[in-house]
Amino acid sequence: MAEKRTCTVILPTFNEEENIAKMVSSLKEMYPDFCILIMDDNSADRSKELVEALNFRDVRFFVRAPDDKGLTASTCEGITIAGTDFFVNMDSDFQHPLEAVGRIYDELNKGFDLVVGIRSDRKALGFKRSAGSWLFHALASSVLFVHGKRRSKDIMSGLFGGSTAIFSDVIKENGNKFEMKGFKVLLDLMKFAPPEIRVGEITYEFGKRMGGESKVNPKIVYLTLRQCGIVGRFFARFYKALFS
Ligand SMILES: Nc1nc2c(ncn2[C@@H]2O[C@H](COP(=O)(O)OP(=O)(O)OP(=O)(O)O)[C@@H](O)[C@H]2O)c(=O)[nH]1
Ligand SMILES: [Mg+2]
Repeated sequence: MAEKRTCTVILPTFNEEENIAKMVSSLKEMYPDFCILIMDDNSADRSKELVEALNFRDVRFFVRAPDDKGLTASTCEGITIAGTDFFVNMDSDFQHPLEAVGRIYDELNKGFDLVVGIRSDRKALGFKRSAGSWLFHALASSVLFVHGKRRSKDIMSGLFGGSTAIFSDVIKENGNKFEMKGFKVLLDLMKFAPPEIRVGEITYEFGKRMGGESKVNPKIVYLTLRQCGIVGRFFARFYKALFS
């Protein structure tokens, strides 16, 4: 029988005390063999004590360097320290369904190097964010096409899993070109991944944040535009002028 491949669920968090302990205990109940790695950017709330009080095996609450705050930076550091065969990255506010983690793991076991969670229903985003997300996707897709890289139907997704070895190398060699304070880590990983990687997908329904507050702000929109090639950087300059 083939050996079971190990997996770490990476949870980037910032001030998620209303969600994080529930996320961790629900994930542990569903996936007792998986490791959980919380990449916390010095939350000012009770996130750390609530998770530590659970006292689960293979759950690590990692407090990041204060001068390196950023969602993309947190996921990247999580991938490089995960130490398992696979990783799955997801938000800590229940917008990504927990059952999707197991489906991503199953696809990775079939031999895909990257498995992207595709949002099949974006109602939770509302009209404005949905339209914005579509526009960003079109720009990002054209950037990947021009660079001869693999694409996906949802390049802006925050739910994805991959081979830890492949993506640790991508980050080690190209992390200095990533938009580390941005939110769209998948786009940077795909931009710099080897062109021959095998990309799989699963679909899921994107939910509403369960508790706490969104961390999205105009700066994140600006940083996402900057990730989208020459056209994106052109619009980013106008966007910055409008919002600063
Ligand atoms: N480590 C770390 N995590 C962050 C940071 N900003 C946001 N996060 C986490 O990243 C995930 C996504 O952030 P959200 O604010 O939910 O962004 P979103 O899902 O695009 O926006 P909403 O739909 O409004 O919730 C959540 O788990 C946050 O706690 C950050 O600077 N550092
Ligand atoms: Mg969210």
